[in-house]
Parts: sequence; structure tokens; C-alpha cells
Amino acid sequence: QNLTIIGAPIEEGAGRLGALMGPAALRTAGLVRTLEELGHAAEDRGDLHLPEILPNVPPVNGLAHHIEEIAAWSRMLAIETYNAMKSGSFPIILGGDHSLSIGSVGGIARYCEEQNRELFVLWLDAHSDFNTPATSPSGNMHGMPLALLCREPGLEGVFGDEPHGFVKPENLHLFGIRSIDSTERVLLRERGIDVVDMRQIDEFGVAPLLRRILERVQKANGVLHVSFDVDFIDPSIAPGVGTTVPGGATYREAHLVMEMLHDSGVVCSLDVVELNPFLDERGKSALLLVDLVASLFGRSVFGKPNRVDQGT
Ligand code: DIR
Ligand code: MN
Ligand code: MN
Ligand code: MN
Repeated sequence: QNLTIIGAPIEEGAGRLGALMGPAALRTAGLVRTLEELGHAAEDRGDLHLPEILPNVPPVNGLAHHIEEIAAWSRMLAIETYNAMKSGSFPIILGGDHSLSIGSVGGIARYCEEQNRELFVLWLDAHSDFNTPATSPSGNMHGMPLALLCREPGLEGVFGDEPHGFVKPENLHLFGIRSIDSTERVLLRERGIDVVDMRQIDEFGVAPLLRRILERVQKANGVLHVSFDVDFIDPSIAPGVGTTVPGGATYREAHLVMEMLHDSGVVCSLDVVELNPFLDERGKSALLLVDLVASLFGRSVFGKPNRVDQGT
């Protein structure tokens, strides 16, 4: 498979500094080499940089810190992911905080709309990232990408005239969630968003919950964008993130998700976001992320069992 790797060293959307070092740490941890060893043609486009002149964005109703910077990133990234998809390549966006998904998904959604392909989004995260400037308690835009992508009001100026698509709220699947703001929860309920929280994962396990989502995508002959926030994983094994929440996915749960995503054959694009190397412990989160991405791109222990009773 042809892969296009795009670094997006963006930290203005997060509440603390350091996520801009994420792409560098993922490269140091061997991301590109690992993908090549798995037999993929990985083209590393390097990091994007903010332009000297930021776009003007009309004032918003509420708080949206650094919206001009996020707008500039969104417009650049929408072009990059659109072009990668158009050339038949699989875009991998290295973050950078989660506000980058406004642009990455915006470009992918544009491509899917043009091609008449149904786009689904799997959001692996401790948080639901569905705040608007009016509901956000922090004003940090890494908590807002999904509201914008699902056409919630308040952030219309971000893309300006840049072409981009949207996500259908019914095609959005949040997974691993364990921190939702109270007004954000009201909005998620009103919109009927599918939220698989940690309680459900504890009770049923990741496999049946994820299989239901993947079968939905397959039946619709759709494609799936995966947005992977480091805080989806438990902070005991992935401490390198600014907004840790206890009770996250275990090492094996996270790998099983990636292995099932690989086997499904429907994943078209990936964001790896919120890695903050400044908070990491000797690169352990970056190394874990590289291993997880490897599972998504075909690394397996001994292949896939066809049926449980044929496991040996
Ligand atoms: C919180 C934290 N819901 C906010 N959000 C995120 O500020 O909107 N932390 N995404 O990673
Ligand atoms: Mn600013
Ligand atoms: Mn997030
Ligand atoms: Mn998060």
C-alpha cells in the first residue's frame, strides 16, 4: 500500500505546550521504517509549517483559543489529505493536537463526497471532542473538531473558502470514551451520536463492540477514517499526553482494536494525535504508538484465526 505521512506539529489547540514535538518523536521511534518493513511504500512528506500570515476568522460566540492558527492548519491539512486520497495513497497525519483532525477529516470527507463513498469515522479517545465554542469549558479547540465536522454551529469561519467535506453524525463512532463535559453530553445525546464508553468496553470487551461498527462500514461499502488520540490508551502505559484520564484501553485492548481494523480492510486514513513527548517517559508512549500503528498495517503475532475453535 502507498502511504503518505504528513507531520502536523500543531499545539495551539491544546491546553499545554509540547504536542508540536509529536511528529518528531514518532519518527524517532521508527514509524516510517516500521511501515516500510511491513512492505508498504511510505512517503514521508515531512512537517507542514504555519504560514507567516494567518487567515482572518470572524469572531465566534464563545471561546475558541488560537482559532486563526487552527484555521491555517485546517486549510493546509484539508488540501494534503484530499490530494493523498486522490492519488490513491493512504494519508497518515502525525500530530500535533486533535484540532488537526478538522483539516485532515475535512479533506478526506471532501474526497469521499466527490467519489460518492460513504465516510465513517472511528474516534479512539478518552474524550468526545464534541464541544462548540459555546459549550466548551476550556476554549481549547482540540475539544471541538467533531462538532465542527458534524456541522454544529459556531466555527463556520475556520475553513473560509477552502473546499472541505463534513461527517454525518450517524456515521461517527466514538470509542473508549471516559470524559465528557456536561453540556457536551447533552449535545451528543441530542444528536444521537454513537458513544462506546469504557463502561461498555469493560462489560462486553472491545471485540464485539468494534465488530458491530466495522460490519456497518462493510455493509455500506464505505470507508473508515481512524482518529487515534493517545489518551485512548491507559496513562500507565502511555503517559505522554497532556490530558490523561485513568481507566483507558489496556495494551492488548488497543492492539486488538488495531488488528481488527487491519483485518476489516475498510480503513482509508489515520490521524495519530496528542502525543506530547515533553510529558513522555523515555519515549515509551511514542514507541507504543509505533507498535500500534504497525498492528493497523498488518503486523500480527501468528496471523488471524478464522474461527475461535480453529485457533490452534
Ligand atoms: C475537554 C478536554 N473536553 C475540553 N478535551 C480534550 O477542553 O473540551 N482533551 N480533548 O484531550
Ligand atoms: Mn492566538
Ligand atoms: Mn481528542
Ligand atoms: Mn483526548
